[in-house]
Amino acid sequence: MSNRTFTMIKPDATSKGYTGAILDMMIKAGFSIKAMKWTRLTKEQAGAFYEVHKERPFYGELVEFMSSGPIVAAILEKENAVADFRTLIGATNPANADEGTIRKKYAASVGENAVHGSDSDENAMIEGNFFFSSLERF
Ligand code: 3AN
Repeated sequence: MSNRTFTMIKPDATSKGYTGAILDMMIKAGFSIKAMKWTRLTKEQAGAFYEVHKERPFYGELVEFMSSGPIVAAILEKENAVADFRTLIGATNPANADEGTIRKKYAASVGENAVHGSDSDENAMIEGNFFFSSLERF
């Protein structure tokens, strides 16, 4: 079990001004920031990041959305990081997300759902490496 996960605050949430409140929820839940950047994905980069979903019907929409505005990408650390962070963000569809979760508070829909959280230790490593060099994590 690794103690790191990877997150993005997605374009819907950054454009609505939720970045600070969402980061605050992460920090208050015990996650510490090991790397962070404010950036914007090109369509090609968004397509590559979500390559695993290529065959899913929503892939095109997802790539459009994720390249539509700025995001915050970050590597977070906490004991049991991947599972605890998935609990903190809540279900993919905010309609099914528990009270007190980030998606319940800030997500608009299943497509525009405010935050990403890695679903495994292996993907946390791959996704963190997609955004950050070894000189950018502390
Ligand atoms: P999660 O982000 O909770 O791990 P995944 O891995 O099933 O969910 O989906 C990846 C991303 O694809 C979601 N965060 C969401 O933005 C988008 N997505 C998932 N399901 C749908 C859907 N039915 N329609 C549109 N977008 C979707």
